[in-house]
Amino acid sequence: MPPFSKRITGCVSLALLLGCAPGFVDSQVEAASGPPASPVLSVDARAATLNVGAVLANVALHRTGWASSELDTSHTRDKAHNGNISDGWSPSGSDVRPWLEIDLGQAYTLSRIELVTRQGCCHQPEERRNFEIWASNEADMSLGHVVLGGVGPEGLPSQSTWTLDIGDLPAAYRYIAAVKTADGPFFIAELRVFGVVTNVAPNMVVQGSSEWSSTYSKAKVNNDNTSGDDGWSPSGGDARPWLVLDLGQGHRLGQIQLVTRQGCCDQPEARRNFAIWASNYDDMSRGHVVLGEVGSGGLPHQSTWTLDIGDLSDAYRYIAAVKTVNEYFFISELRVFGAP
Ligand SMILES: [Ca+2]
Ligand SMILES: [Ca+2]
Repeated sequence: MPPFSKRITGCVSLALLLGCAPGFVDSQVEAASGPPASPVLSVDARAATLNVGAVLANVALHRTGWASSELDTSHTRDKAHNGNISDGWSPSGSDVRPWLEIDLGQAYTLSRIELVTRQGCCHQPEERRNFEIWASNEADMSLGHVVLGGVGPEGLPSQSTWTLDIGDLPAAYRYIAAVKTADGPFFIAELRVFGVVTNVAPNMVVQGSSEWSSTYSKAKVNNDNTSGDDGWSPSGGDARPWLVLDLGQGHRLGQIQLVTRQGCCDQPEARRNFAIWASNYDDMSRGHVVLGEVGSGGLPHQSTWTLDIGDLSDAYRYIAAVKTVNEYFFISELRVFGAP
């Protein structure tokens, strides 16, 4: 039986109320077998990518998507990936074979899926069993998908988090679905999709308060080079140095890394009393958020400081490193892990 046959029927009947995933309304489409064509990244290549500084982030958070139905306005599809486990998505009572699909916005190499079951009242064993997680590069997964894993009739414990580690998946995928494999209710408090997020800062335009010389220019802060004394230094007379990276468009952020001076000159004042700001104004005096900061205790010599952004819902175009007192600054590399 084509895996989407029941859902296609259900979607047609609900299309006027809820809309459908593109193509789901075409009941003539037969399911294809095997994964869709997509760029292949071997396990070794993926590990190598991680080793050079990629990070894992929940790339499903606050993305768009579709569902076969929604119970009511308190249980809409977006509640399944809003970063809050105390709410969730529920299909309507008449939806016999529910599904939910998330558009990650672009294809990601996937590492792990987490599904959080209902945390509040009204637990039903039926809503946490008999489902699969699908991945595809077609929004209409009847055109092809891979099954990453699933839970059978044994079901999940009440108020639990199910973790699906993805081993040697050879491809990157843009669309993720949670699909019932038998008739019954479904509830997802949170569906987390951990994908590999890369450093988007290299070679983007940088503004700054000053630079020491062409050897220590602003462009050295995001040239993907931390060897020796490669890095940005403000001028000696710059009382309160700062830098702003322009990512070119808004990015959802997973992590920021700041690499201190790796070569000569153990200068504690160059690696303390600074903050990382984010904004959608190039002039951040018009508004910004403080993502994190390092105080007077400072960072170790020749170190890399990691700032996990975590549950950040907004996208930002401009990222700044700003001194919080009048003091010297030096940055070997500023890395911004995110996705448009
Ligand atoms: Ca939620
Ligand atoms: Ca550098």
